[in-house]
Amino acid sequence: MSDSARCMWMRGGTSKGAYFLAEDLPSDTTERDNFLLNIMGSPDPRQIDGIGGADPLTSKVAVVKKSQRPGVDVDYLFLQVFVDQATVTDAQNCGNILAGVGPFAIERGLVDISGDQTSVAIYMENTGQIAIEEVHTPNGKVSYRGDACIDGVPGTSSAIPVTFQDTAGSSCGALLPTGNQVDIIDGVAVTCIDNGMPVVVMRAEDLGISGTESRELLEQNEALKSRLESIRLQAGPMMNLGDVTHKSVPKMSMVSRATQGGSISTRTFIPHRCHASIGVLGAVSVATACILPDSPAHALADIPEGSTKTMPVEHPIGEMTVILKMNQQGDAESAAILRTARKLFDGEVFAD
Ligand code: NQM
Repeated sequence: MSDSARCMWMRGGTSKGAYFLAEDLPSDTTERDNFLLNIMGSPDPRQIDGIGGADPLTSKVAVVKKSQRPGVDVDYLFLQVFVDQATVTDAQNCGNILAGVGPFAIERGLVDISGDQTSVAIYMENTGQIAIEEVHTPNGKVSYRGDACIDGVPGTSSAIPVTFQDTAGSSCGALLPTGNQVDIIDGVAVTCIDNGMPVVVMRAEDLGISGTESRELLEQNEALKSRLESIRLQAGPMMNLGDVTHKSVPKMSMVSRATQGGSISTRTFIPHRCHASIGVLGAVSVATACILPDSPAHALADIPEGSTKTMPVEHPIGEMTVILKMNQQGDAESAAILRTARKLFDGEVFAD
């Protein structure tokens, strides 16, 4: 195993992770994954012997390299390092860790600064799609300071607007991989959807909760967790994801009416821990489900008129606003969200 690697530790949106240049990691996948498990301290629920934060949201990795694709600056591979299993998976993307990829690419010299704002086009290798980020770069360097605020992160930072295009069917091959807006699994009406992240969307009340519970309370609800896992294991093959026993997708989002003036309220399992807020692409998929007339989410959602729909998706600690642009057929064509990121540490990380 490699002894050490150059690594930047960053907050990306409401997650935290280790950012590497691809050239700084072993090229052999098994060797790379063993190295990542070792430095994160997995498998161990406390990740005490590593830099992971004992939570799936803080046990994440971005691998970045200069892109050979026309019109694209960098390629980004997301890896989820499981906390209590010896598993590293590329089976999902992550829009929160993505927020740090633009600044990281500039800091490592992969992208030239082009003024006070630098646009970075990022190819997301996990799903084969492109995201565009605007990074604040005054005085010839990345500035993380600013007045943008996102729920789930104290204080303010510089805004990083992120736009996604053509995210439908990112991992499942189709926006609605089962071919239906609604399916019934274990007697529960679900929308199996993938607009950037595979998500099973259900009504909270159908799972016996109100949808206003805290993350902590939901994580103690063993009966709820086993119902969700049963639905998830059946939804996986229906969504073209195969056996999902050891995968971190699909995510399980229970929706209810918004209580803070947003479009919809969510409680999301990712898939075994409850998300402290909601994932970026997870929120895009939920917002997209709300627009489908037969989805169980539709009747609960407050959907704005017009072809540009600004939809605050509420979650346990606030909301994430998704801006969906619709085409003439009434399908979501692009999505935009606002994130922030912060460089926390740059140096060398050691394996034992
Ligand atoms: O859905 C957590 C996160 C995520 C994923 C997860 C994410 C996304 O909040 O784009 O950001 O759902 O595993 O980092």
